[in-house]
Amino acid sequence: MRTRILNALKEAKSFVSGEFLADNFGVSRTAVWKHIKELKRHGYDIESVTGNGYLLKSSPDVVSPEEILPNLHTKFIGRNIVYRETLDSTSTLAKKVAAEGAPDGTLVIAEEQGAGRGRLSRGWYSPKGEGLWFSLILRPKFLLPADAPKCTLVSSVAVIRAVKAFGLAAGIKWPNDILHDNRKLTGILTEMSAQTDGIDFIVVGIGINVNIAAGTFPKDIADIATSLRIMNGGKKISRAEFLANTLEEFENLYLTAQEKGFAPVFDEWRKNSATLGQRVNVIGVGSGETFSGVAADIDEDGALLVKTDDGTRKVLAGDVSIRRTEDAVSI
Ligand code: BT5
Repeated sequence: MRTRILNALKEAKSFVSGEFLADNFGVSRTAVWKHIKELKRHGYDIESVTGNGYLLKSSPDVVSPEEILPNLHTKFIGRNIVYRETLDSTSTLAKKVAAEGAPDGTLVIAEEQGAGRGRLSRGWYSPKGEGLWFSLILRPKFLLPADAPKCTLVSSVAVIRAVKAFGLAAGIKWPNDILHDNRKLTGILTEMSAQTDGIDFIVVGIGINVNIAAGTFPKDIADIATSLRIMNGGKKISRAEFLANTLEEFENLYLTAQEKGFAPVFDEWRKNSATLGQRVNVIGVGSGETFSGVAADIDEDGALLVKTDDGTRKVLAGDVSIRRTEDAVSI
């Protein structure tokens, strides 16, 4: 109801009477007034004038369902939203609600994360209101557990498409980074709950630095991170619109993969890759084994194929950290 009242105010762009809203939505005028009060509490600047009704003067920069849903044209991705102002990690909550039965396509999103997670227990900087920190719950019937890493590649292509739609450019570093100027714009963390016979659910966690201003990243990532705002010459970008774009592209690509297999998605991935053709150092995380070669291609599993002097080696996500040879570091 609150979303519908808000939408009516947004569409009107002028005063809307309480009586009109009450009649239109079949509730009492007191109920309308209570919803208005609640919207004001959430940061909507609404002027109330006796005799004229309500005027929406400005909306807060938030990624609540009220702001996301009017922008979103998907069939199932993001139709169910779990929204929190603050969370430790959207992926941690997503796994919990998925285990409790949250539907396919559920979006878990927060304004800020206190303990955002990267791969291998690394952290993810997620300041309040300055990025998109979200996780999607997927319940694919057509995938086997070994296919889960492919969802990371699907997500990368979706983000790249959204970046392009906003007139900007970025490349994909295998397996899970979106880069601009060799700095990280987006990180993706794919996790899965599976039985031997199939996937129970997949949680794809995506962190996109949207409106983080230049010079404000913490020291440890100041030289390796970027944001859409920085790429956009300092101008802010609407998080709700960027999210809607990304989710729509994700759904398109995911449905394509379901109908036609992953090949078309992988082709687009290749075209946007910042890794293919580069000399890379592959660093085995558990084993510590290191080798170098040229990143030649990805195969039908989404694994990276690295050409070395001894032949081609297949590299699976999760096992390794890869660095371009010139900025190679041991971990
Ligand atoms: C990733 O890990 O890149 C996956 C990050 C996924 C974050 C999302 S946010 C929503 C969802 N909920 C979560 O809790 N997580 C997901 P990895 O490849 O391990 O990279 C982590 C490294 O990136 C860190 O060790 C830092 O060096 C760097 N880093 C941390 N925060 C960053 C940021 N905001 N921008 C750019 N780089 C960052």
